[in-house]
Amino acid sequence: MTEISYQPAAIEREAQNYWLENATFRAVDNADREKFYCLAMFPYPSGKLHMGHVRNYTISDVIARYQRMQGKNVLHPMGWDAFGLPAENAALANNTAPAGWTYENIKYMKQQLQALGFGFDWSRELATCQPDYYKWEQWFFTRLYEKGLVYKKTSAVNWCPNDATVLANEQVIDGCCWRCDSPVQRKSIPQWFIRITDYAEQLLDDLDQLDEWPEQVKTMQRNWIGKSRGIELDFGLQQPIAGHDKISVYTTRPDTLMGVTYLSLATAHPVAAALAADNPELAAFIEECAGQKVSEAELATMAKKGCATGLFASHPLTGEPIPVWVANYVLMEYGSGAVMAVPAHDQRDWEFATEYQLPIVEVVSNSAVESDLSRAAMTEKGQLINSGRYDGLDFSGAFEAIAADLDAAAAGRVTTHYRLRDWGVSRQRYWGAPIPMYNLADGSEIPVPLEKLPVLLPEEVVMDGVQSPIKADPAWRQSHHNGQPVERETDTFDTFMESSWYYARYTCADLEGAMLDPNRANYWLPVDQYVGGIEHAILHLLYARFFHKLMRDEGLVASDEPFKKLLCQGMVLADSYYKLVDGRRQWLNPSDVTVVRDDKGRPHSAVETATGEPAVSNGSCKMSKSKNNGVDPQSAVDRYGADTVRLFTMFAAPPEQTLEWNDEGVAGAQRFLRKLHKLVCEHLAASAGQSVDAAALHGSQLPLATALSDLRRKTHQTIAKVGDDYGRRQTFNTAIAAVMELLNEVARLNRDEPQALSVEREALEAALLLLAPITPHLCHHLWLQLGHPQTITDTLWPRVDDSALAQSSITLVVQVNGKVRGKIDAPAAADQAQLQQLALACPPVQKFLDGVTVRKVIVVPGKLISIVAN
Ligand code: ANZ
Repeated sequence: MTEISYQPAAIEREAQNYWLENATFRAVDNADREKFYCLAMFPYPSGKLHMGHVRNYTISDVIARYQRMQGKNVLHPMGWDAFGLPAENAALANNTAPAGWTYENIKYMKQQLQALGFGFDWSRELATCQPDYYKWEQWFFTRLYEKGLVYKKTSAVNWCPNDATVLANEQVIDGCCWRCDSPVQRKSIPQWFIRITDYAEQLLDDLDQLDEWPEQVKTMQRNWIGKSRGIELDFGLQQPIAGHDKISVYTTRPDTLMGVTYLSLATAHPVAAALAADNPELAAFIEECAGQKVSEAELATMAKKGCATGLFASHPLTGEPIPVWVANYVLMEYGSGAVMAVPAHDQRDWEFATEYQLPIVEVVSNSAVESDLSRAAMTEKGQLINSGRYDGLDFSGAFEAIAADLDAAAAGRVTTHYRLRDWGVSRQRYWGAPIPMYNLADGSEIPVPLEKLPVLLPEEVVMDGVQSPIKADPAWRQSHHNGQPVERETDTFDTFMESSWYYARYTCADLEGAMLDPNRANYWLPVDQYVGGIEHAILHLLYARFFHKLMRDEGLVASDEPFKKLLCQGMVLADSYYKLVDGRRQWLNPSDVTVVRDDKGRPHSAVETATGEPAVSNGSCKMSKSKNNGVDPQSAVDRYGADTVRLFTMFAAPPEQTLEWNDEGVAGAQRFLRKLHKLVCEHLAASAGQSVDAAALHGSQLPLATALSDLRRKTHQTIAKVGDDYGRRQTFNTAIAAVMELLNEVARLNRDEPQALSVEREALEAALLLLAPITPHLCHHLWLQLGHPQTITDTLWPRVDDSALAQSSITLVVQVNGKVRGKIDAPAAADQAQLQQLALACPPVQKFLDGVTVRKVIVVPGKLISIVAN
């Protein structure tokens, strides 16, 4: 019956079939049981899994399985973030339709996930491109519309004039269209927005509830929301224009008000537009800026350009004339689209003023900062100078004084601003959920009523590579509503919409008549543990938090926040190599490279295996297509087995840190599993026909040989440590190291002592239980081999036996007249009289007691015995 060697393929097939046939991971809603909802960010079905997925899902699987062994009712679902641009590109390249390509990929990747043994509840699987999913997203959008949380506004997109089509940011390459290379323009078209800004304050405040989120992620969210306190103030115009008699600006630095030397308007500011009507130079400048990018990061770094308008405004406190400019670095979407420029203390203004030789007036001084206004602005806060009666005030003193004076002059008010913008959800792409709106000829709109939902996206389409098939199809666009002709909206949702509520839909994925079933949703939500990449720290998590609050306000969920605890796993790195071909780097896959080592085994050079040509090492970096250093999970699983890949992934680094893939490490992980397999097989062979009862040891006072009670202590110390590593610390690597140590002790055991087999069995069973979340297949198999009627997935986490933790013997120091003269080993339970006796009988101590009389013996329990003699 004993097996010869570890055969992962057969063992893994056996375990996976068992889980599948018994629906082991199917989560059953049961309000009487404590639940644990463990969620990993669902993948985009790009074609095949990469190592980042493997790491993400191994971590969540380990946590889910651990919680299951704690007796919790665990939900660990999986699905597909299935809409998105790559499907359109792939469909074009392969002459297919995005739907077919996506469903094929889902099929293949699902099988890959199953081969890794992840315990997902596949009965709740969902793909966001399925009508029964996006129907509810469409319905929810119409609810938001009815509540006034959705609006239509013209807003800029990337426009290719040659193809007459909108381009996604990824389709703009160096300012040109990816397809035809024409220069891309900005064009304003009507688009849909959701008022996330109405929830800015809640989204900010509720971050304080999230005490199990990484601080770094919360900071990123705070910065993105970007709450600031400032002043909105007015500069009266010396000549009113087109009904405007003042320009309002927003500033967070009212302390610099005396340093304003000009005003800057955004090119889209209404005053700029009015002035351009009879100023051709200005009109040309505005036209020239129409093609420029508008992200804040780009505004900060690009060359500052502008155009004087000839118009003057008055300083609100001094009445001095201030020239008005139009500048390319002012955003129309922020504040009021106009800036009071303080070149001495704002770097963008400084660059602009330097370019156009405008005055730079210093009004803040900070002795702790070295600054030189001929080189750059001094942007730190400090004490006011050159500011008349405000001189000497610090930032907050000046803020309050100037705010009061502006208020008295009815020229300014203190306001709060958010950097956060409303969420533009329109995309002009085909492969997404259609936005459920009817557009009317007069520019107004009607939401598509529930009985006409979903607005189906046709799946059998021909992609011409230019227009979205639904935009190109008049029959699809035209519809009727209440007898009047209407035109369907042909834009589709941003795919962040689907990923903002999938976690809630898993709680009732089969529900037909509604978006969510509040009973089921509230049993499972919030998610107890969310696991995913740090690249989603801002947008995905913010939108999902926002959606959760929207669903709460619709009465669908009861909680304020969707994700209680968040773990962001680190990147997966691998060695990267290139060879030089005509002076250019050609990246080689590490599996095609042979590393040459020196006598000490250290790598010293590398060659491309096939050609023998030198390969240059570029060190370890993130696995990526561009560096060609991706390790294919499938080939690793085929070669070593899923348990080895999982073990390596969890052993090589704590989950938040980067993980360096290395083949020796993987081979080491497999050696460890072979050793575990071998120890259990040997134990089984030795215990054939013997009576072995590990359970009877628990709490028993049975006398054991020292080596055996040492092993029992080690077993139970390991159980305690590993539980803490899994649960509280989430350092799975140290948990694995502890089990490795335990197995080293098992390997040293002498089986001849009475009870040795039971003690060994107890240690091996503990090792299997502790490793079961990480290497579930082998543990499943060996557990059954040990004769358990129940599988390991249905077994609870082992309990620590406190009586086994007690030390069997302890070492005490013996002093004679204050000097250490010897050491004794005493039973841990020995009393004072026994300890005295042992100390006095200890041979090295006796030498010092010759010819003297013992006057007193003092015992310090657990430490020392002090003898006073003369
Ligand atoms: C004068 C000033 C002086 C400013 C100074 C900064 C430093 P935050 O803090 O990110 O909210 N600003 C206002 N509206 C703008 C717009 N539409 N486009 C570009 N910049 C704009 O940013 C507020 C600051 O950003 C404001 O404070 C304003 O410049 C600029 F030493 O006003 B400040």
